[in-house]
Amino acid sequence: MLDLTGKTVAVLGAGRSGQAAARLASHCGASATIYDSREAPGAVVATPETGRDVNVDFVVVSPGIETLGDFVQSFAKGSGALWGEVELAWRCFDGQTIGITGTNGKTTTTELIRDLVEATGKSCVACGNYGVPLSEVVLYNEVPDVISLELSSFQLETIVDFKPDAVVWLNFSPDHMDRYTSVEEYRAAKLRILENITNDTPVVVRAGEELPSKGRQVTFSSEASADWSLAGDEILVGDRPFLPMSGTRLRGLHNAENVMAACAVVAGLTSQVALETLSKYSPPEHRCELVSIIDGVEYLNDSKATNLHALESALRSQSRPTILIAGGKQKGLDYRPLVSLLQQKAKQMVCFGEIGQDLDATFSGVVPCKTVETLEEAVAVAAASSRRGDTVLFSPGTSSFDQFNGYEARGDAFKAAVPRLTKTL
Ligand code: UMA
Repeated sequence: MLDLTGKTVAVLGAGRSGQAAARLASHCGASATIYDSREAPGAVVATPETGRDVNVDFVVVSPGIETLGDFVQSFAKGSGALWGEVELAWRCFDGQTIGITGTNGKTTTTELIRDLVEATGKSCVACGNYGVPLSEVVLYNEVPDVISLELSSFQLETIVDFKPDAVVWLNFSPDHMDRYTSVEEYRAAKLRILENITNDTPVVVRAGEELPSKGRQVTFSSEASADWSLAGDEILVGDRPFLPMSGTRLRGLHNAENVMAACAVVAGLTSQVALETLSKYSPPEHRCELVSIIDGVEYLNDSKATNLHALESALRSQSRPTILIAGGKQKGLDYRPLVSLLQQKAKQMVCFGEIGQDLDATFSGVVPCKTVETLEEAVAVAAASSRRGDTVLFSPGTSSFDQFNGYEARGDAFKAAVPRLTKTL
């Protein structure tokens, strides 16, 4: 454990990261004070003016606070080192670190890696941006052998010596443009995950991502040729079958990539152990979640898709003829960019809710559309039009608040509607 005896630490942010970082810094012998710009339990309310008067050995910053903003910079000036919560906690961890970053799929992949590592006989905890700060994990009575550490660009902004033992770079697309001034700046923050690695650090990366040539790169892709690839339902390593995706509850090309990345980064994994483990894995609820297979028709709940981008991503990853159920609250979004993807992927669309008529008007020239009032009716219509081998994808593409209290309630309603089909058909 890091020795901070006699040191002073200012922890910025009294959220989950900050609270855990303060406990950890105290555990390491430091005198730690939490500062927050709002009233929060155990924290001193602070402004940049307060910060200018604080000179400490270490400033530890929570990921949600802008590193270059006045608040952080006022504390940093005149103080010693500036660390992110991850940097502090990692310095207190002696085990193996698998760092996962990317724009989409991080959470699922972080969980898959945890389960696969455990199946190889080592203890592993999923943490980081995943929701459990690493500072909490290093204070566990039983510290795990391995951490499956989901890393956001925010967390990577404030690393110093952090050096993962293996890296997964899933994919990259623009995000968080409210924090960064350009896409390049966002990418540069994420690329810091490679900053301290050595030539023999495994880096599992989606083919075509064009990372700086650092570490020992292993590629994966569901589309292009790569070390790990997909042929129909089968994941291949080179040209050797590794496991069938149908043996898992994960659906969609993006999930095939998450599986490839997770299997590629876990050392000593056989295909038998991987299949056994992944067949038991249930993906996070409401994200392309396989609800059931009825008469050869798969029903996927993607209620979490509350915007166009998420709907596009779910639709793009379908490899079977797809009946899309979409609709919900009117958010004033322009859905026309979806036209060509719908043409390629969807055999039918069922629209419902406040924007049902608008979607119908936009897409009925592109793909057969039916419009109904409620989600339950939409499921029944989709089921009646489906054939063995089809997928009914519920990816609403907008928020739920016209008919539900949130995407969870809406996803639950979809799941409740699906089993009833066996009785109504
Ligand atoms: N605060 C200030 N000054 C500011 C801004 C915020 O004092 O200028 C204070 C707030 O009043 C609040 C505290 O900072 O009390 C919140 O800190 P935080 O935003 O870092 O939140 P935590 O609860 O510590 O959660 C953080 C991550 N949050 C963010 O990155 C925004 C969580 O990721 C992460 O799970 C958690 O640490 C544990 O590691 C969430 C997230 O939304 C899930 N991440 C983004 C994403 O996935 O898109 C990156």
